[in-house]
Amino acid sequence: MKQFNRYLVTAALPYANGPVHIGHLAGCYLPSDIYVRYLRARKADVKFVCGTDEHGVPITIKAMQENVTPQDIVDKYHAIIKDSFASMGISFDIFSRTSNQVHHQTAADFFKKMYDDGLFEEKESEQYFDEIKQVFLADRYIIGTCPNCGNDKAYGDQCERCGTSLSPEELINPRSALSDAVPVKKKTKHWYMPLQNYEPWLKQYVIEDHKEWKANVYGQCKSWLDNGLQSRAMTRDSNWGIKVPLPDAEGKVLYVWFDAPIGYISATKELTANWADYWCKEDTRLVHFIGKDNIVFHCIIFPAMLKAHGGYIVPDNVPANEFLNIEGEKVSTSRNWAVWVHDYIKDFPDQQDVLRYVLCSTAPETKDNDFTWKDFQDRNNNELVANLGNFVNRTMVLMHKLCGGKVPAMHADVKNAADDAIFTMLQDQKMKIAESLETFRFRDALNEVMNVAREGNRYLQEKQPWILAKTPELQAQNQQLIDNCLHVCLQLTANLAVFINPFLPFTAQKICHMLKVVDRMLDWENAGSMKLVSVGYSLRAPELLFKKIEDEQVKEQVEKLHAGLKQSAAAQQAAATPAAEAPAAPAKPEIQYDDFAKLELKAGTITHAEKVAKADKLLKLTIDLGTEQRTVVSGIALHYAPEAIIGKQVTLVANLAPRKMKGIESQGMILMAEDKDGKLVFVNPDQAVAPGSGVS
Ligand code: B3M
Ligand code: ZN
Repeated sequence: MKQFNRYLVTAALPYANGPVHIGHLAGCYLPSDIYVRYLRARKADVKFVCGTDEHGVPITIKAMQENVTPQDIVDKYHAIIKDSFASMGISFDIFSRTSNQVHHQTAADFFKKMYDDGLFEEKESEQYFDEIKQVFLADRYIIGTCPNCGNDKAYGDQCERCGTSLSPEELINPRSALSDAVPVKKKTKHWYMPLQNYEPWLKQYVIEDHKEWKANVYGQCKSWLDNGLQSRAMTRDSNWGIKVPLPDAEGKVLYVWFDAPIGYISATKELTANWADYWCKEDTRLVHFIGKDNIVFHCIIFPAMLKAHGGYIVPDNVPANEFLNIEGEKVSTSRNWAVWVHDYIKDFPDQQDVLRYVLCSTAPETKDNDFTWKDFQDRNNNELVANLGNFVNRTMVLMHKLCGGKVPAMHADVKNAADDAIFTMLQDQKMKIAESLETFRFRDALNEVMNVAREGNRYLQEKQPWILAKTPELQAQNQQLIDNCLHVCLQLTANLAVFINPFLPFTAQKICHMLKVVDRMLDWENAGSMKLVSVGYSLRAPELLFKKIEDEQVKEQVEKLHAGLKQSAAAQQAAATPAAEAPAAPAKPEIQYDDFAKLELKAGTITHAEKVAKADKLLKLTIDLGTEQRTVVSGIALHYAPEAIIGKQVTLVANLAPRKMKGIESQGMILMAEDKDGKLVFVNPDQAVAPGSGVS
């Protein structure tokens, strides 16, 4: 194992085009914060950087929707996002922005150095252009009718009604979202990074040297690398972004995914004069916390950029989480199906730790997971209130009642095995928690912390000091036993503060306040000690750490979620802006048998599958129909690895007119169903049938 002497931890830079929701928190901000708080408690040299991503199409689209300038958008949302994180206790050392001067300079210099070293290919290509607005159009800016479902507000990269991934060529009746003009093709020059040149190095770096990465991350990277990399344009035609620092590059900016990760470097520069220690020294551990949709950029493209530029270290780990759904449905910011952090804070002031607890204990660490308000209530009431809160409260109340509000002594002559067992348990838990945290298994770590509280409750229940003190006479007789029990419980309470601190920092502070100890007690080295509170020390009155969440509150939140959805659908219908997401597909009109009979459906078997170049979502399939082989291009690449579906039986619409997608003629369409997590699954006969069998 490599020895690291300092850490640089980053959390993905959120686009400044909207507020953050709890899915963002669960995905990367909470886990990164827990990790950093733990490292700080271990006295590690660590910097935690983040900021808003203020360039790229998402920002300009939002500006268009709200009819304001991109600058207005980023100013507004930077402030909101920053505030949301701060109120949830996400403890960045800096929360910067990519519109800062330092960043513009850093990113431009980075590009220039690569350019001077001859690392870009200059290529001309034809791209859509709006002659009225005199600008090139990103695919998202072209709207038209979806060839698949007839939605007349499909985007040039995707139809959001039926989910088909599209290219602008496929749209019927394409128009510019900016001016409604019919886009024309025009030549444009861009600078490409030949990623294929870094393939051997990337294979060594990821596939050989980082087998310890989380399975979801490693698997995605391996599949990208196995499928082969291509040159990728690192510049765009736009007037919003970082200007390409070359002569004759008028109207060209850096591609947002080129500039954004450099934002981590710029933010570190802004934070400390010693920034180079964190970026250039091999004994620094660079860790990127992200969501799963950012994996390729952080594990392949950015490392290739760092390597190409030279002089920088590369990420040692990229613990990406999967997605958090809400009440069984995918989060959708445009449909307003989300729990917004700023709303949560308003509705549950001073209950940040409840959300932190729930999001950590249900974090989508290995697969997509679901957040429900009922589960939120249950976890609060049954775990935080009934376990952790209950133990600390009982300890404090009993200590005030039976030990005069002071930390009682430990009397060696009446000490027994149960008292010693608590000490051993703390040592064991300390190791388990540390190990889980160091390997990014935050759910497990938190569960082990809660086990400490469970042990505390069990111990207290076994000792029953309230029985020992049932009458004044009994109490006088048993005072030493009572003292020992509460002495142990108080040390345990202090230990709980140390353990819970990375996860629930507000709660840790409350415990410190009650115990009248300073922050220093929360240092990790103190975990496992039975000497954290001193004998004879008088403590504050107990205050409840958590309060019950009532059914009424849960009901309100669920209603609010649904109301938000309705409101946004209504607003979108009213505005009908081109960039607004289409509402869910309405039920289709009734058809006659003759309409159905026109379809020729056949069962076939997939005999070959491969990725389609330059199309993240497409697979090229060969389907065996017994008497013939069909080539079918299908938008399932994000759901299935090519090798995983060989031999699968599918249902094919066999008489669909052929259609070219990415230059490949697709001869039919396979039927897929979408499950509640948005995953596509095959619609096939429930027992294997001979290829070519008719389906009716
Ligand atoms: N802004 C994408 C996102 O918010 C992008 C991350 C940049 S990290 C360098 O999901
Ligand atoms: Zn469609």
